[in-house]
Amino acid sequence: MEFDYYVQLIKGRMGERRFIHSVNVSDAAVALAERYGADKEKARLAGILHDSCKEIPKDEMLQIISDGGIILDATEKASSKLWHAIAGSVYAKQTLNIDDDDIINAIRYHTTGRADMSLLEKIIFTADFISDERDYNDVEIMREKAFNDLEDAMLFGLSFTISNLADKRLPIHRDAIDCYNDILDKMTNLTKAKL
Ligand code: DGI
Ligand code: FE
Ligand code: FE
Repeated sequence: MEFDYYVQLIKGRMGERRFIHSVNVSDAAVALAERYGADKEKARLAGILHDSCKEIPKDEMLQIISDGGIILDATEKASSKLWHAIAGSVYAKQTLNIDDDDIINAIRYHTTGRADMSLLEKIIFTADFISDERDYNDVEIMREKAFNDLEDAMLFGLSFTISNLADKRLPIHRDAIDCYNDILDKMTNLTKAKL
């Protein structure tokens, strides 16, 4: 299927702001793929599709998730913000027939991250933080880190998200914590190896 087909499809599934975000994440993902030597077409596609289910009704998200045979854990049940990523991965796989597991996983884990992410997964996770329309306080720091050291950028993004959730007394998904610890562990071992 042509990329433009997916752009039009995504456009019909969300409001204008979210559509602009999707296009920007797709562009950022391509730029990161270029920087780190990942597959640009996979990055482009995963980027445009990553929030495909963000603006559908919650009961539809849950229906798609259950149709995909996925059973939500307790944190996921309690955190409806996590549903669009899981539903989006099922939608891409089952409805759009995208048969590339790396693309499907990049969509599924774009919100929480997880341990041992592939390069494509890391790129989509990070692209979501640096898309052109983002304007939170430290976005310029995040953009610089993203092109300088992908893992360092992820750690920065994760610590921002995790602190924010904790401040609001919201549940933190174990995949987000695993992702944080995994990257920290790999960075620390790398530093040790250099000594
Ligand atoms: O879909 P976007 O808005 O582009 O961004 P996203 O998919 O990263 O979703 C961000 C939302 O998800 C934000 O409100 C925080 C929430 N979130 C991210 N990680 C976790 C989380 N919510 C819970 N409860 N637990 C998490 O680990
Ligand atoms: Fe999202
Ligand atoms: Fe997003």
